[in-house]
Amino acid sequence: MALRNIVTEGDPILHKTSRPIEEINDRILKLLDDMAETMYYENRGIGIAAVQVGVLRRCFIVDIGDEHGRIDFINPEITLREGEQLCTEGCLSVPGKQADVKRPFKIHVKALDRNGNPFEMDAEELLANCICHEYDHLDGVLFVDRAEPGSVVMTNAEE
Ligand code: GNR
Ligand code: NI
Repeated sequence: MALRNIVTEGDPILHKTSRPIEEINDRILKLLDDMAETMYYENRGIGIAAVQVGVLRRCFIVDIGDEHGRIDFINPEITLREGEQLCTEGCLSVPGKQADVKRPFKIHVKALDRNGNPFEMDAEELLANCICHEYDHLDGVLFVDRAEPGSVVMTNAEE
């Protein structure tokens, strides 16, 4: 495994659409493991998408620290969105900023796992929040693009 550089706001790649993964080969598995290492290292993020390490492929990882642990999503589709929650979000690619974003309270998501097996799950609250945030990355959308007007705040000064 290896740490990868996190792409930050201002790099146009973050606004591009990621392409589906056609074959889960060793390169993709290494990508996922490197993403996980980078996520856990970089201030313990709770999710990371491939585009954040500069790879325009439709996969992400989440780990909100609950009983699921790390979950890898390949070619995910959110098939149901229910209710609403107001979430305070940050992003590894937007260091030093926080904002409020309206998200569905509950979602249903389908994806492939790292063995290529399809799985589906319901998610609520923080897990739904995190999956929606990562899913947006696959379509080139950052949380600041969806922020409630006036809610963007600077946190600590980071360079
Ligand atoms: O670490 C992260 N924290 C976070 C907090 C609230 C909502 C979403 C997130 S995801 C973010 C890591 C990240 O940038 N993933 O793309
Ligand atoms: Ni993010």
